[in-house]
Amino acid sequence: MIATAEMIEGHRRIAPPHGAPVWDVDPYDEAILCSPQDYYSELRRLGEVVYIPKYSVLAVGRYQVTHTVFSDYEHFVSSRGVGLDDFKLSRPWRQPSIILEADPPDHTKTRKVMARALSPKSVKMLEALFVQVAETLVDEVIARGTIDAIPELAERFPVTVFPRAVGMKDVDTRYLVDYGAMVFNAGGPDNAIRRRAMQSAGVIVPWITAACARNRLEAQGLGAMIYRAADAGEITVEEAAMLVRSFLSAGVDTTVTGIGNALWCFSQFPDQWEKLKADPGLLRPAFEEVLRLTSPVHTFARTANCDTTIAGVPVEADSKILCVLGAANLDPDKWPDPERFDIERRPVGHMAFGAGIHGCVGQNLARGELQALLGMMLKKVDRIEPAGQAVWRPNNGIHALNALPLRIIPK
Ligand code: OVV
Repeated sequence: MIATAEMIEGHRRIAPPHGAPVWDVDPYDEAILCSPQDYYSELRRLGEVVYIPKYSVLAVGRYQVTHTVFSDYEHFVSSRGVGLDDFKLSRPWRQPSIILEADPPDHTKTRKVMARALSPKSVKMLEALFVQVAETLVDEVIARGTIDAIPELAERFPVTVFPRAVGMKDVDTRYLVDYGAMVFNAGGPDNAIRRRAMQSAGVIVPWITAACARNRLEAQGLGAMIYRAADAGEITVEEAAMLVRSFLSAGVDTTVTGIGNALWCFSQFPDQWEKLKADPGLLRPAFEEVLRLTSPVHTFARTANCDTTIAGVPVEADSKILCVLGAANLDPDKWPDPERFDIERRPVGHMAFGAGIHGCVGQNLARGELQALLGMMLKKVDRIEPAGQAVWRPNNGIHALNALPLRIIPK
């Protein structure tokens, strides 16, 4: 590990760029992570690109510029890590992902294999499983009446359906959830949140690696589809194992958060639940609006690979740029009345799934899970009411709830 005066939080210290406002803020402060709206609006207000001395990084949060930087894979690369650590200068906490943390042409090959496994046709085949598990879970929570929706629905649904979809023989739901927390917290600084998430890395990382081996996967499933690409000579067997690891990295915490945040939205805005009950056809646009309003992945970084500019501001090579997706998704210049949850908004172009060549490859599956679970609740549940205080959970990469007490009132 390189640790010199020129380094800070795993990347090279940069000079404040000419023309960029300097903002003395800690974006990874626990209070901001739990309640980021004021941070988002101040970031957008200050300018197109802001310098944050605490971590010597740049940050973008206005919609247009965030979209531009995030899509420009030639100047702003992913292969040097999508968190604060610059993989060129400091050792990554795990072997880098060969899709998330890769650039073309390497990325092109792995992306193609993953996109096929996660195609709409492939997701369609999982629908029956999703609906069956949704029915069981929704019946259970109705019987209980009052629940904490985070463990009892938001976590339980993906940890039940996702390992089955992948075809995992070894399932430890705690390890799957905790690994997701590790992956997303790792993108932030070496703070208390990251250190806590990393505590169990010594046990969980080898467990995850082992669970991705071909002989630990069923012959049917998304995992097997990846290994068939190895049989066809598109990728190596080692690469197949790494892509299965990407399923486990990106597929659990994100969907847990999407579902939890959706339930939060409907409990906070009961008129929108009424509207959805009256027109279940709004389910898909409603989920997009949940994603826009709550941005489950709030921040991903990029690294400037050469001297370049952002909105006319000079950006030196090696700069880390925080792309604050949560801020872009609430930009009033893009979204009128952005804090309003409006399931009829149809927020085309929201950045919750990213944008460009790295845009979420699993988004069809994520939508399929939500469709099945919320669709089942629409059939069986009359009202979703708060039964206590919702509590957000600080995470360096994800904006998720820790607790969501709800009363589930059946039809
Ligand atoms: C989109 C995403 C998030 C986290 C991990 C990965 C991907 C991965 O490929 O490991």
